[in-house]
Amino acid sequence: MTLSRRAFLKGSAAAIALSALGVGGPCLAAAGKDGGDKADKWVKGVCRYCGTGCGVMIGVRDGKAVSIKGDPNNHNQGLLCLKGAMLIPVIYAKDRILEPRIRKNGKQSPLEVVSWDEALEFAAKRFRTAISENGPNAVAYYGSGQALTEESYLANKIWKGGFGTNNVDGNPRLCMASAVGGYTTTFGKDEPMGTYNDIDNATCFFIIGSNTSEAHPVLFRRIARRKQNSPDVKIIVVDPRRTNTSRIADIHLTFKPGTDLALLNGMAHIIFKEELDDYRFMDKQCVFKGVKDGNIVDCTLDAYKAFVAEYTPEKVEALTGIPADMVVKVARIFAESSATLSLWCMGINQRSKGVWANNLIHNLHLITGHIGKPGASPLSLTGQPNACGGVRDTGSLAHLLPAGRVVANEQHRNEMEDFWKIPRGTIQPQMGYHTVALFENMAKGNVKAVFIHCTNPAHTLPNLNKYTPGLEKAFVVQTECFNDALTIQYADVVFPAAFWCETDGVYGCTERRYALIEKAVEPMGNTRPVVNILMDFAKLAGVDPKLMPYTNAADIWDEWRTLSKGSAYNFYGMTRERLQKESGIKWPCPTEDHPGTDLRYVRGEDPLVPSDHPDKVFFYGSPNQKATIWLRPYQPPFEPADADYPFVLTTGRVIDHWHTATMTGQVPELKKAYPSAFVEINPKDAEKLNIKNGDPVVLETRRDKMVFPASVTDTCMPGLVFCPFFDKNKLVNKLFHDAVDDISKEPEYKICATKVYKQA
Ligand code: MGD
Ligand code: MGD
Ligand code: SF4
Repeated sequence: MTLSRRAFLKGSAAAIALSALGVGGPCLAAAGKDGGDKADKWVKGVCRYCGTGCGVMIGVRDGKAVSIKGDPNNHNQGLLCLKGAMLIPVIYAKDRILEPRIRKNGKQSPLEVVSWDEALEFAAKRFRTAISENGPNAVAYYGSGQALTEESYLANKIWKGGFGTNNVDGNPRLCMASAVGGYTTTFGKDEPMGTYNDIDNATCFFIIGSNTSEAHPVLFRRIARRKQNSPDVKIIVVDPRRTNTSRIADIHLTFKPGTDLALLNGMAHIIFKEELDDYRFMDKQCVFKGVKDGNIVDCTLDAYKAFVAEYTPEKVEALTGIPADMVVKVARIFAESSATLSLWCMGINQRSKGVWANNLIHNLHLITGHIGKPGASPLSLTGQPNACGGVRDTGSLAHLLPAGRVVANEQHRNEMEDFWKIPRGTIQPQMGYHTVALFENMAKGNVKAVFIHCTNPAHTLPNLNKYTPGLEKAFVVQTECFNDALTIQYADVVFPAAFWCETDGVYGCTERRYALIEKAVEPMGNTRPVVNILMDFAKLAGVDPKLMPYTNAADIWDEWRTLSKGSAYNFYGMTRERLQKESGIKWPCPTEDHPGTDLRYVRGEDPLVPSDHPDKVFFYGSPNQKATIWLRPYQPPFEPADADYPFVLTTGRVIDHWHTATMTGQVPELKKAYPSAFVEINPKDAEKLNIKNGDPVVLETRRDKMVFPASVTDTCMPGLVFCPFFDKNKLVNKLFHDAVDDISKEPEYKICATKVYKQA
């Protein structure tokens, strides 16, 4: 792959399109430009990185991957962003881990290369001992929204059905848990009703807490193209930072971080006040609920109207800093457009009231009827490439079971026990440890052994000084591909995993689209597909082999596909053969001849809505078959700025790095773009603090302090500073608190109070 970042930026047709809009950030390649002539076959797959889920074609020559291009038949229509276009060198990076390694004499001893047999037995023995001495809850699995669906489904079955513990969680807890909580509490079941096709039909975009241009670049390009083709389309961006995303906005609302709840309730108030609501839709499709004295109580439309009436534009202005007239204006645009599409991501989810914020976005769609129509939808953008398909849908979290079931429900447990052919009563009725509780209990000695797969918690957990002791104390088994991952420092066993297109499996992205990554090349060195590692390990650790009657990942897929039959997640029609032929299919897809579903919950579109149902929209996911409009009051963030710590620190992504940069850091072109972390600070604040570009700046929070070079820019409003979290030499997560949303248990990575000063 010879494409340079510079050439890519220069040649990209989309970059040109975007620059016409004044947007320089994302850069995209048209299909087939990069070395396609070198390949003698092309293998279909999905990009390894973000939840956009772009289809790729991997060019192979003499058994080696040599090139990559966008799949013209997938939703991305042949486009890729720079990270995706530079995936090939990641496979062949010098930093790849190619042999199993163990620490024979505890954490202080070095990792030594051993045979697979020795590594597997070493790991399994510690799990056997932990379980026999302390019971099944002494072991845990910590997984990833980047793992293949077959891996997550299998691990969930091994731990919950085999070991008999619900200690199964993963990084989607840090990411999408609040979106899951939002969809589930409002609609009864997880996952959105809309798809990317809505982008081409929306006449108003309400983008809140999403830096789409850097985090979902190919989708951003689609939004920008919609705006370019139809200039009347309105784009509202709600983000306290002036990101590239906000540069295509008609209205960009900057505001006090963590105050969105007030804005969203205030918009609802204006919608009722000005009679912009859709009464008939609400009357037929919705119920109203609130919480009183800790109990959920039924409410009425009138009670809801009275509740939001307290959020006058003036009150919203006082809480958020958004001018009152702008609150009125965005409410009108949202309600009066012919089709409003909301898009959100971590600015909403990573919040101590993340589920509530999700509920309030859904409320706006329900009260205006902007739902279930082309272009009108609340579409949560998922972050990781397989958080939806692999973890949310397979129920691989501590409180869930596959296909929308929950561990707390006896009937759901029994259904899974029967399907897995294990005795009734095997699956525990209590949820396991969610992420931060898991690492806390590792530190306390309650969880003795953990299997970590495809995630790097030593870098990405919040309040790291509090949670790394868990990794020091527990026996840590880790699957990894790259030596650069910090968690390896704590691992007792490292299983070298086959990477991405070295094995096959399914990814499921934001829009309920499942697509197959086909095996393009043999695994490097002594690496193995993780489904094989999991099965070999589990059998040695004492799990009944009958639970794993598979010869390959396709067998696991077939079991999972069969399990989905009859559920609200029905994708039984997606055979492996179909996924090989087609570039992704969106569920529900109950039969092999079903084309997949664009508009979920809509009669005539969604095969799970009876064709003779009296209403066009039917929310069949919840027991009462209605959507819930929630009364959720404004609550401030957990740790707002105060007199002692007067700035707000927020964290997030940059376009060229993926999370902890273990992969993007292998590509010199990407690394050069962002070699290390920095702190963005507004010029007015910089002037007051006598800080110039590049000066060493101390961020001091209640947990720790750290020095970053200053990037003086108006991206941040005064009073706000931003740090990316990709740099393992500047672990900004040490500065963060670990407050979590009380429903979703997702940490509030977006807001903490900090002091800011120039290093003496
Ligand atoms: P972030 O940078 O985390 O990205 O995608 P995004 O959520 O779009 O933060 C989004 C925005 O939230 C920021 O611009 C921030 O200013 C804003 N924000 C902060 N506080 C608030 C607030 O109080 N209210 C509102 N409304 N906004 C606020 C994340 C997504 O990206 C995820 S989850 C993953 S897992 C993927 N990771 C990833 C990556 O690591 N690198 C790249 N390049 N792309 C990625 N895509 C995915
Ligand atoms: P990654 O770098 O994606 O970060 O956090 P992590 O999941 O911890 O870790 C993936 C790991 O898997 C890497 O070590 C990589 O080398 C390894 N890997 C890559 N490919 C493979 C493979 O094929 N097999 C195996 N076995 N391993 C592989 C992400 C997490 O970070 C997320 S999702 C969110 S949304 C949070 N966001 C966030 C934030 O916004 N701000 C701050 N400050 N912290 C955050 N932490 C969270
Ligand atoms: Fe990959 Fe996301 Fe870029 Fe698409 S937008 S190429 S999925 S990183």
